[in-house]
This record gives sequence, C-alpha cells and structure tokens, in this order.
Amino acid sequence: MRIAITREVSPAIGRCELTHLERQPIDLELARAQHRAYQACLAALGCQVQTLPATPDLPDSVFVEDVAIVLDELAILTRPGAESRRPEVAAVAEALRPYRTLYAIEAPGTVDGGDVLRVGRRLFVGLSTRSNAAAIDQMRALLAPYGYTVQGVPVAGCLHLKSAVTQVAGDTLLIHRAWVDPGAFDGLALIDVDPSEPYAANALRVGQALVYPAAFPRTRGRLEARGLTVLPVDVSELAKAEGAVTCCSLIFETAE
Ligand code: CIR
Repeated sequence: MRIAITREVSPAIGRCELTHLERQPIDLELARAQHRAYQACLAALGCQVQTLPATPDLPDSVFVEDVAIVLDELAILTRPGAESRRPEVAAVAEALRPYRTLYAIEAPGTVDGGDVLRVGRRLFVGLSTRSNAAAIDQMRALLAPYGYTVQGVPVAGCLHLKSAVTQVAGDTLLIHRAWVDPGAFDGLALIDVDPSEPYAANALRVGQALVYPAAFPRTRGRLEARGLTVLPVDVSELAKAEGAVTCCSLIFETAE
C-alpha cells in the first residue's frame, strides 16, 4: 500500500516563511482548492491519502515534506532550519509512528526534508540556509548501517536542494544548474529545466508518473519528449509561499 501524508492549508499561510520571494497576497480558498486537487491527483495515482488537520498557529504546516524523511527502513524527524516550523514536527510524528521506527535530528543539527533527495541508496542533502553539516553527520551515522551514503551538496539562490533538482526517472534528474553544481550527481542522467522556467525543477515522482506544476509547460514538454508521464497540477497559491509539489506530501510504501 502507498500512503501519502498531507496536511490541510493553514488559515495563517499568509504569514509563511519567505526567503527568496516577495510577499504576495495568498487566496486561502484557492490555495485549499488547489491542495484538494493535488490530493486527488495523488489518490488517482494509487496513494491512500491521509490528511492532518489545518493548524491555525503554524503557517507553513501544509509543507509536510520538510518535517520528516521517510525511508523504507525508518523515518527521521527533522529539526527544521526555521524555528517557526519546529512545532510542525509533532503531529507528523504521530502520523508516521504506526508505519516506521522514528529517529530525530538533534541540535545543533538542522535539516528540512526539502533538502533531502534520495536516489536509490544515495541521499543528497542540500547545504542551504535551512540544513547544515551537523544534521548531515547525524544522518550519515544513522543510515550507514543500512547501506545509504549521505552527501552534502551546496545550494545557492533557492530555498532547498529539491527546488534545484529532483528525480524524474530511475536514473534521471531534472535540474536547474544555476542553483546546484551538477558535478555531485555522477552516474545520473540530467534534464535541464527550460531557461525561461527557473522554478521548474521540482517534480514529484509517484510510481512512474510525475505530478508537476502547470506553470511550467516548456519544461513539461522536455519531460514528455523523454517519454515521461506528466500530470499537471495548478499550485500557484502554494508557490507564493515558496512551496511546490514535493513539499506537500510524504509518500511511502507500507505492508497492507
Ligand atoms: C518555508 O519557507 O519553509 C515555506 N514557506 C516553504 C517550504 C517549502 N518546502 C519545500 O519546498 N520542501
């Protein structure tokens, strides 16, 4: 069974953290409608979608990806780089507890799940404004016995590593090279975003399909030209909060 943990859009999303974007008004009802359509897309792809309630005092809580890293063997609760986001962890921990043994990043480590890209047994972790070397050291010590390598990758110009690069097929990444050095990803094929769409590198892979923002038709064309199946979703309001498609769910397999 494939589970997708999601969380409703907070009524306080207008007060979200912003790093690279200017604050713009967010239409809460439209954001909620877009989020429901995103959830429906995950359900259509075979996910059993679980929805945690909206949290009025946690503006960024819809972005559940940032508070946990779920692997087949275990899950790691993060210590988000933005202090305002640390109280988001507790509810997601309770949602994950039935499925995985939980570990936690400890101070001084900080990491956002948006900085963690898993490709097979390789974890790439963005060294960003949110995630640091101390967290990477903790993850490496925890995960080495399971056969994972954990590699820090400097990120500049965007919020998270997965703003700059995501996996779109078994051995293929979608990348915006201005924000991350492609040299880290040896052995993997790379598809570049269209130069007119710098925010287009964040795709969510569910099975063999890609859930993908409708705002990037040119890069979508590049993906489809490679034979990839792309399901567009409109996430314009969440994008104003510096979120995209990977950040709104934690997707993992579990025994029936
Ligand atoms: C933040 O700055 O933390 C939120 N406003 C956006 C987080 C987006 N998360 C993600 O892409 N993984």
